[in-house]
Order: sequence, then structure tokens, then C-alpha cells
Amino acid sequence: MSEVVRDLKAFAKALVYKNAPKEEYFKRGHRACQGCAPALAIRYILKAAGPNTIVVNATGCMEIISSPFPYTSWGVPWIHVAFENVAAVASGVEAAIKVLKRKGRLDPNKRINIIGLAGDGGTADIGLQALSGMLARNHNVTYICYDNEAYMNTGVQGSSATFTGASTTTTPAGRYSIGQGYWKKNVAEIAASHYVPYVATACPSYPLDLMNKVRKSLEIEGAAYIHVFAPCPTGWGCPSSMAIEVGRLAVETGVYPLYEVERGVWKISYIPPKGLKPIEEYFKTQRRFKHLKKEVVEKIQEKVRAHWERLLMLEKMTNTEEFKEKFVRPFYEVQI
Ligand SMILES: Cc1ncc(C[n+]2csc(CCOP(=O)(O)OP(=O)(O)O)c2C)c(N)n1
Ligand code: SF4
Ligand SMILES: [Mg+2]
Repeated sequence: MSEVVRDLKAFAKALVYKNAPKEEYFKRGHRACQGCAPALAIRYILKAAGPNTIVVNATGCMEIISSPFPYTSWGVPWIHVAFENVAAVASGVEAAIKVLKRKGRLDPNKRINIIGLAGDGGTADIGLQALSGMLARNHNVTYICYDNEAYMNTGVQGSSATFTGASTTTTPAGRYSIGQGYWKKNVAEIAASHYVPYVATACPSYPLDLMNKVRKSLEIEGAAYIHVFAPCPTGWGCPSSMAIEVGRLAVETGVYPLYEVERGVWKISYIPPKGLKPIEEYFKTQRRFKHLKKEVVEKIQEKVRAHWERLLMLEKMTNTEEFKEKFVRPFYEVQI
């Protein structure tokens, strides 16, 4: 596995087409809207995971667009579960495979990837308890949340992962409301606080980085969590041709930083070489932020910058020999 590089934009452009596996396990013909980044993300995720993969998928846009016959798109075993219990079912699948291997009914050396897949509603809200259980028990599962920042399948209702200031049908902007009034819930950090071996954030605008993180998570023994920021042109009010650019701008403005937390050590995957762009550049691409007044944008900007600074500090603090010696080695290498 190559190191995640910092100037991902240049790197991804140069290498993605040459190095991406040719096989498609999320097939064409599904019913996603034009420019749907979650659907693109799944395509990359499965390219990276390969054929020996079982996907446990919650109710949501990605289930709806991919499952009805004759538009079924899954080229790997796939199970649809309720909105709230992806992590519980994925835990059960992993336990069942372990038993089958122990009883000799499955080759014990065969690697089977188990991926739990749910939207931000299914992860940050209704499925959070099951996710926490799965992470606490350290099941050998990669849980992936595709975050389109609202309950899209049922009509753009806000979730706790909806970005601050966004207008949704349950957080409508108006005279007395800026839209979503609180800070986006950070599920990647919640996952990291379970001390699982691997947590990452990703975005299909950076496909190579996304695929590398999926591969890495599957190679590591134990629970992994990947939070994938995935623009939804329909719910966000941007042209379908802009989804990739919008994802890139989210990263370049610091609205959605890309990073990994591997055994407690933080590493930012992409640091914009010329510093963060102003968040207006990201906001102006989408209708859901159109109503925001300058003073509100400035306040959100301040928070985004502070959050980025904190990330830089976390990286600096955890990447020292002292941190690794006093925390990482004793904590992660001692088996109780
Ligand atoms: C217990 C339960 N409550 C509500 C629903 C209705 N429902 C189905 S999908 C969905 C929204 C899913 O949102 P998210 O997880 O963000 O996925 P997205 O649709 O955005 O891809 C809702 C509310 C349901 N299926 N089950
Ligand atoms: S509503 Fe959004 S997430 Fe759902 S299929 Fe359309 S673009 Fe994709
Ligand atoms: Mg959603």
C-alpha cells in the first residue's frame, strides 16, 4: 500500500485511471440521479474491495436506486437491512463467517471482506447505537457512511451530519432560521474514540485516496470506519456536472478535511498547498446555502478555520516518538 500523498489532486489525476482496477462490482443501469456522488463512491469502494466482499446496506438512496429488479447493480453478495441496524447485521455476518471457518465449512485462509454501508441518517442518527456496539466489540468489519448530509431518500430532511447553515425541509431557512443551526456531528471522531485500529475520511472527488483507504481498512484486522463525503446534486441544489468539483471545494476550504486515524495517530491526507480557500467558494456552488448572510458565513468560516487548526495540532501531537512510545505501543499492542 502506497503512502497517502499530500497533493492528492495532482496525484489522483495522474494515477487514478491507470491504477484503478478495471472490474466493476457496482454495475451500470441503476437509478441514481445524474451526478450522484454516493453512487460513484460505491463504485470506487467495490473496485477497491474486489469480489470477495459482502455488503450489508441500510435503507436509503443507495439501496433504493440499486436493488429493484431489473435494475439490480450489485456484483457482490448484498443484503438489505433496516434503516438502523447495518452495524448489528454486519457484526452477525462476521461472527457467522468465523464459525463456518472454525467448523471447516469455509476455507479458513479465504479472506472475505465485510462492508457495512449506510447514509448519514442511518449512521449519525438512527444507526449510531448499533455502530458504537460494533466498534466497541471490534468486529472485523469496515463500516462506510456515505454522507450526503441529509435524509435524501425521503425528501431532504436534515440529519445531525447536515452542515451548519444548510437549508433542508426540516431546517428550512427563513426569517428566524439560518437553516441547520448547530455544528455537523463528527462521526469519524466518535468512531475514533472507540480506539478501533482504523478510521478515515474520504471523498470520491479524490478517488485514489478513497480506494487506498478502503483497501487499507480491509487489510487491517479489526473494526474500521470510513466517512465518505458525497455530494448530492438533487438535495444540495447544484448542477449534476458539479458534484466532483463541490467535493473538491469542501476539502480545499477545510469544510471537509481528509484524514486518517491509525491506531490513535492522526494524519491529514491533503493539505492545500496554498492554504484553505474561503468557504464562500464552496457555499456559492449550492442552493442550500444561498440564503446565508455575510456575517453568518464569517462565523462559520471562523469555526471551520479553528477546526482545521485543531486537526493540524492533533497530527503534530500524535506523530511524535513520545506519543507512540507512551500511548500507541502500550495501548494497541497489549492484548487483554
Ligand atoms: C425506522 C425507519 N424510520 C424511517 C424510515 C424511512 N426512511 C427510509 S430511508 C430514510 C432516509 C435515509 O437517509 P440517509 O441514511 O441519510 O440515506 P440517503 O437517503 O440520504 O441516502 C428514511 C427516513 C425507515 N425506513 N425506517
Ligand atoms: S437524491 Fe442525491 S443521493 Fe439520492 S440518488 Fe439522487 S443524487 Fe444520489
Ligand atoms: Mg443521507
